[in-house]
Amino acid sequence: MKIYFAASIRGGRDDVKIYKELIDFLNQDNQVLTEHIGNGNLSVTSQSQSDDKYIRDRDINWMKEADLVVAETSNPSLGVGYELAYAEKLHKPVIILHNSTKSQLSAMINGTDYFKDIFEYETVSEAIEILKRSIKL
Ligand code: 6IA
Repeated sequence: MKIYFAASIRGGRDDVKIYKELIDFLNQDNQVLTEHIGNGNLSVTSQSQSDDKYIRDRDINWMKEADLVVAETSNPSLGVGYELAYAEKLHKPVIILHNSTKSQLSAMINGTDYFKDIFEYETVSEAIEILKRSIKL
């Protein structure tokens, strides 16, 4: 299965190690199309608008290709919010992982009926157990 993993980039990279552990787990039996999200050296500095257009269009094409979207939402991110709305527009299955000890999930996500699989977790092991149950690897 092809998985589009979404998580904060310019929203803040404090949780990048968590993203990497989740991506490594998902990659065991699937193909994560966006594994760069777990790269601790990913440059987040401002670029030209044409570079950003390239990134945005490439990401949307990957999402079109994906069978599932997994979003880690604990670090609020405009890009992840946009991607979740786009996943809804494309009718992609979506799993949302959120740690409420870090932030409160936006009402615009929590209040969207389409997002039925919103899961609370605190440790990475809990998040992985949730993914195992939801994806039935
Ligand atoms: O607003 P944010 O930057 O936090 O948005 C993060 C989300 O948007 C992620 O889920 C990504 O899928 C997407 N996204 C944002 N920036 C990039 C990006 N820049 N590369 C890929 N996807 C991105 C990388 C910079 C480059 C020089 C390596």
